[in-house]
Parts: sequence; C-alpha cells; structure tokens
Amino acid sequence: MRHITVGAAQLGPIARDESRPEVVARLLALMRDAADRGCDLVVFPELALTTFFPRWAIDNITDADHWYETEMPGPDTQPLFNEAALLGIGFCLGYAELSEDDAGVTHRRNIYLLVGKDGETIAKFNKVHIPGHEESESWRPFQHLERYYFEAGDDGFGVWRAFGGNIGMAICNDRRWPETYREMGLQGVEMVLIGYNTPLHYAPDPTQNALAGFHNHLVMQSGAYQNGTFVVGVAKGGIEEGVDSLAQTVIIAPSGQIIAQAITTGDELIVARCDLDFCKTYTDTLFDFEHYRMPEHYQRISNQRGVTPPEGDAE
Ligand code: CDV
Repeated sequence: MRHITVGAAQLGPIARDESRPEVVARLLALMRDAADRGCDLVVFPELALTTFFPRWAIDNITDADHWYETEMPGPDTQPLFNEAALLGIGFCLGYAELSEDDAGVTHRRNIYLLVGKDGETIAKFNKVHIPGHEESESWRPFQHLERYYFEAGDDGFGVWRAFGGNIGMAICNDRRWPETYREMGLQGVEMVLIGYNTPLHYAPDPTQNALAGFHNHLVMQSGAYQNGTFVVGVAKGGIEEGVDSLAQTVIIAPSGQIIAQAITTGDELIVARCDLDFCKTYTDTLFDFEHYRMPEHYQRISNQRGVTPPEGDAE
C-alpha cells in the first residue's frame, strides 16, 4: 500500500501590518506540528505569506510590489525550506510572485509551490482562473481585484510524481471548474492540493453568501469523486482586515467523503493518512476513463463545433 500522511494547515487572518517573519513563524509552528503528527506533506493556503491584498484598490501597481516575493526562497522564507529539510517533511506554499522575463517584461503571479522532504522545489503552479475584476468598483464593500494584481497561468494543470504518488495543484477559484480536476484526472492524479481565500460576502450576488460553505465542499467533493482522487482544500479563514472569509478546511477521499475537517476559523492543522491505492477503487471501476470516457464522443462534438480537441483525445 502507498500512503501519504497529509496535513492541511489552515491559517486564520493575516493582518495588513504583519511582517513576513511573523507569518513564517506561524507557518513553522504548523509545520512542526505536522511533523510531530507524522505528516509527509503539509499544505498551506493561497497567499499564505500576506494578507489578501487584492481587496484594496491602488492607482499604481508598483505600490503593491512589497506584497510579492521576488525570490523563493528569499531571506524571510528560507527558514521554511531549512525546517522542512531538517524535519523531513514536504510543503506546499501559496504566495504572490513578482518576476521579470528575459525580454524585461514584468509578471505578477498567484503561485503554489510544491517542495520536497529535502527542502528542494519540485513544482510551481500559476493560478489559472483569476476571479474578480480589473478596475476598482466603488459599489462593493471591499474589492476583489485579482484581475488587476495577477496574470492568469497558461500552463494548465500539471501532475507531478512526488511523495510516492501523483500530485496536482490548483488555487482557489480553480476549484470551482470541473476541467481543473479532469485535466489532472486524465494524467492519473491521486492527490490535488488546493488553497483558498473565499470571502463570505459575494458582492455580485449576495444570495450566494449563505451557500459559500456548501459550494466549497460541493465542488471539491465532486472533483474528488469524479476523478478518483484525494483533494486537500486549505483555507485562509476568519475576519481579515474586516472581511470575513470561509474556513472549513477539508481533506476529501476519492469516494467524495470528507475524512477530516477544521473546526475553527484560525490556525489549525488537520491530518489524514491517505492510501493512494484507494484511488483505484474509483479509477478502475466507475471512472475508468480508458474504458468509459468515450473519446470518440468528445471528438465528434469537437468536430461539430469546429473545436480542436485536447491532446490525447484525437483518434
Ligand atoms: N481567491 C479566490 O479565488 N476567491 C474566489 C472568490 C472571489 C469567489 C473563490 O472562488 O473563492
């Protein structure tokens, strides 16, 4: 049997004036707790090093540079990598990245980084579905300017061989889209790591507010079940700078069942020992893609619509 003992390290609010070393100290406490509880891997949420800064409008994007990491690890985050190697535990970290390419073009990205038990980086994922709006909208009680602060990733959803299994990553709004899981499912994913910051007030349609917790679990449990994979959904919850955000961090089995759930809205570690071979209970039966997914059917629909089918679906 192949097992990953995974820790989902929910964070409570991070204040605007909380320094990186203060936040990293919180992450290190959760990491040590995870190591004590036998975890192979500890998963932190989206933008785990700062407050959720896209809630504020600014006129000049460079005024936000201090929210982004220009190197990883950098001086403030190196202790996470050192401690991981010392304890022999991997981690997954969400943060904002500021970089410049060879042509001198600046990039601002919402990143999830997977680091191995040796403290070495395994993979980097750039959030694909960037929600919210590009420009300040004064009617909102608070802004959700992710589309101003981040560019979308165009590499899709990869799967990496790590921790003895097949690991994928997604960030927050990505979890609401079925193709997120299916793209990884078609690559044999066995554990999907997802971090989120989800305000409980959804300004464009407040009738959805009361359903925030339901929708959160609905999409991740469906994604797990329909693709025969574990899903680890990790929140930054609680009231951060006046904005109340969903907690309810969960670890979900390929059956779609929740096997561990946070009970607070603050810093809290939940742990589950995941038998990766349990994925086959679903991927060898109901969701045996090779037997039942009927690529010819999708090919036919694509042809009718003049759409190029994804690689691997063509006959
Ligand atoms: N950080 C996010 O991506 N939040 C979105 C909100 C805006 C709906 C989410 O899907 O949870």
